[in-house]
Amino acid sequence: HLKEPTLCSGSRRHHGTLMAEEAKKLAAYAAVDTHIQNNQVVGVGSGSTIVYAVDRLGKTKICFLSIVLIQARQLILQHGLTLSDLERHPELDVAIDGADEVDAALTLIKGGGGCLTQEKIVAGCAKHFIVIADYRKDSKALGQQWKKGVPVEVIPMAYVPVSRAIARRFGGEAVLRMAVSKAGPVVTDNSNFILDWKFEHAQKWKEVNTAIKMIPGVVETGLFVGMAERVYFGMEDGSVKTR
Ligand code: ABF
Repeated sequence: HLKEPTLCSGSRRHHGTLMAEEAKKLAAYAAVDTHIQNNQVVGVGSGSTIVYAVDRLGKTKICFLSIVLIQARQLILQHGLTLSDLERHPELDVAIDGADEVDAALTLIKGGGGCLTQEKIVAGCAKHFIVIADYRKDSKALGQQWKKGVPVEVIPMAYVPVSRAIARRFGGEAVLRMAVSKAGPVVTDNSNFILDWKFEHAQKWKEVNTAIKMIPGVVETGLFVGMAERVYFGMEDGSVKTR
């Protein structure tokens, strides 16, 4: 799942606007430089932004242990970092990851790229969970920026009843995510399906997250409520904004 972006030089601008890739890099470098020390045990997620964080870690940190998701394995090894897992290191000093949208209360939508459950487990094991993103993810309220809904990972046999239960209880619709080829549903890193819940209006995210998780067949939601400690946004003007 790890997307490999081209690493951009710090000077490339598009009509005076920092391109999203450069903004991701700015956020990632700032977060790594601020929050991660040598010899720490660090969890990393997946996506295109985290690639820059691992790049920075590989260049600046020594004797580094990293807890990784399966998707990040290759990336970690490429950068000469040490692989570990939650059996060896169930407690992480820091977890760092991207997001699809971040609201004013640091509630996140994640899982747009297909990974959410393992990422939530990793984040939940960390003393500090730091999020990195470009300016397009910065939002006042969920749904303003990310239009594809809240991903919900489900056991395959349950996707229809879960979809109906979500729509009935919370409105909107929960749509089975299909592979780009349309050949079949997207299958997650845990061999499950994903429903994208296109909600109609703002919700009490903590309560909704808990309620959705109680529906039989739901594995996890892409709502990360009360987990992120700090978010770094790379901005269009080349600055880094934190929240
Ligand atoms: C993963 O990568 C997912 O949870 C999230 O959907 C996505 C963010 O990807 P990117 O950094 O490419 O925008 O963390």
